[in-house]
Amino acid sequence: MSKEKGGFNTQSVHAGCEPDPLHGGVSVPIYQSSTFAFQGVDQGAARFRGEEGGYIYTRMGNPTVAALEGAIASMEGGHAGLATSSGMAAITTVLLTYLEADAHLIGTDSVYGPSRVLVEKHLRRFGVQSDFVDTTNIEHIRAAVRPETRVLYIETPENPTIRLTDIRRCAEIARQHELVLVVDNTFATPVLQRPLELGADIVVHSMTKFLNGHADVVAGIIVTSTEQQRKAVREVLNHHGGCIDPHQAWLVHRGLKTLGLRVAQAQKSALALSEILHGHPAVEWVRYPGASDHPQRELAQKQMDGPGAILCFGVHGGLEAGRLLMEQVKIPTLAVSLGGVETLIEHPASMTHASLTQEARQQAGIDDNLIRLAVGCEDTADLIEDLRGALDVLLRHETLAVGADSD
Ligand code: LCS
Repeated sequence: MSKEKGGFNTQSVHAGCEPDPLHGGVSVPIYQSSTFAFQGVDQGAARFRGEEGGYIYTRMGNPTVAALEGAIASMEGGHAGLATSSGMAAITTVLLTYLEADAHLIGTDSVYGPSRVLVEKHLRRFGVQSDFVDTTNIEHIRAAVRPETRVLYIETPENPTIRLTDIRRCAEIARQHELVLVVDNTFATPVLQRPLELGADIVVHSMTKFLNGHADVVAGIIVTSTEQQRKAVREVLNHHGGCIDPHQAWLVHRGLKTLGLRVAQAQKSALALSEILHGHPAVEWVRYPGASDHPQRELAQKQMDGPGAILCFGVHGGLEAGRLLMEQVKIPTLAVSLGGVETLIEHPASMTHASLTQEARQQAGIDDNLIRLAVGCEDTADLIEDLRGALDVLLRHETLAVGADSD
C-alpha cells in the first residue's frame, strides 16, 4: 500500500509531503524565495528553454507551491494543479486561456456573483460573449450552444442556491461540441465530488474555503486533466501573474491535511441543522441536498459522496425576520465566505451576490429572503441549540407575527 494511493485521509495527510531531503523535516519547508540560483549560464538557459527541470522564479513555480499543487491534483484525480492567489485568479486564468474575442461561454446562472460579473462585465469589454442559464436543466445548455461556444462553466452545488448540475451530462454536451468543461468544485471539495472522474476537463477552487479551512488565507487552484491543458494554463498564469505566495501555499497545505475530517464533522451538523429547520414553524423553506425533499436528491447521490456542509433557507416574515435571525444566532458569525472551521451566516442578496442586478438574482433563484448557512466544525449539539433558540425568538417576536403566517 503506497501512501499516495490510499484512502482520502491517507492521501490528504501524505500527498506531496516527502520528508525534506536536506534535514528530514516532516513538514514541507517554506521556500520563501522569489528566485532560484543557477549553477551556470548554460543551466539558466536550459531551464528557460524547458530542457531542464528545476526552479527559476516563484511566479513560474516554487517547491512549496508544487507540493500543494501535487496534493490537490492527486485528490481530484487530475493531471496537474496550478495554485493561484485567489479563487477569482484561478477562474480568470482559466477563462483567459480558453476565451478570445467573439468566443462564447455558457455558465450556470447562480454562480458566485463575481465569477459572473468577471465574464459579463470585464471579459465582455474584450469581445467575449456569454449566456448564463439554469444549468440544472440540461436542455437550457443545449439550447444555448452556438458555433462560437468554447467554454461550459458550471458551479455545482451552486452558490448560494445549493442547486445541482449534472456533471456527466454536461461532459457529454462538451464532448459533442468540443467545449472545455470547467467545474467550480469549491462547495463540494474532492472529498465529496471529483468532477474530472465524471468527464470534466478542468476543476477550479477557491482554496480560501474548505481546502484551507481556517478563514486565514485567500487562494485558489486550477486542476487540469491533461499535460496540454497544464501547459496552456501555466503559460497564461505565468504571464497574467496571479500566482500564490509560498507561505500562503504552505498554510493551505497544512489545512488540507484535515480536509476529510473537517468536511465530515461539518456535514454531520449540516444534516442535523437541516432537520431542525425543516421541523420549525418559523421556517418557510430549506434547501439542502441531504434533505428528503431536495428536488435533486437523486442527482446528489449519483455524483456526490455526501450533501456537503452548506444549506440555505428562508424564514416567514421575509427579510426583516431573516435579519433578526442572523443577528440573534450566537455561534455562527455574520460574515461572508464559507468552508472554515467556524460556522458563518450571511445574506447573499445584499452581500456575496449584491454585484448582480436584481433581475439576474431573481432569474437565478436568489430570493431576497435567502439566508446562507455555511456550517463549521463546532459541536453539533451546540449549533442545534443556538439555531433553535434563534428561531424560537422569531416566533415570539410580536411585530413580525411569524407564527401567524406559518401553519
Ligand atoms: N468560487 C466560489 C464557488 C466561491 O464561493 C468563491 C468565493 C470564489 C469562487 C472566489 O474565490 P476567492 O477569490 O474569494 O478565493 N465565495 C465567497 C463567498 O461566498 N463569500 O465570500 C467569498
